[in-house]
Amino acid sequence: MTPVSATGDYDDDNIFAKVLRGDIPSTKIYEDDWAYAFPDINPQAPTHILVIPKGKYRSWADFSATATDAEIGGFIRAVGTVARDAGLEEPGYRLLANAGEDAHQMVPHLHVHIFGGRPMGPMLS
Ligand code: D5M
Repeated sequence: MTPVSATGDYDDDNIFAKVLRGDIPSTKIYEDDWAYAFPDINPQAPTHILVIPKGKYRSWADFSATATDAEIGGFIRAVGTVARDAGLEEPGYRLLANAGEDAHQMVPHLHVHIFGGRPMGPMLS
């Protein structure tokens, strides 16, 4: 796979669209009207969870520009709830949302990574 653009039309066949439809199996960690959370298939930390919006957004770019306030609020609240429910608030966790090719976004459906369970070290490599 190669990194994808943060902008452009939404691809209904992307992996996370298939996860939302149940076409690809995933283990549900959390779900509400706005968001769905499941474990990352390639964990980079003892806890590595992906949270995705239910709406069709490629990345933070179109989500921040075109999602409704209710979608944005619901999604952000869901991310916090997932981290809290996972017991990560102390000693802490990291959130990451890759947007576009330079950020190495691989799946063209907005996703926030939640990393926890170990010290993360300084930001960015
Ligand atoms: O991260 C994309 C992430 O998506 C990467 O950490 C692997 C993960 N991934 C890919 N397919 C699956 C499935 N089917 N289940 C769970 N996790 C998956 P990015 O920020 O786009 O580089």
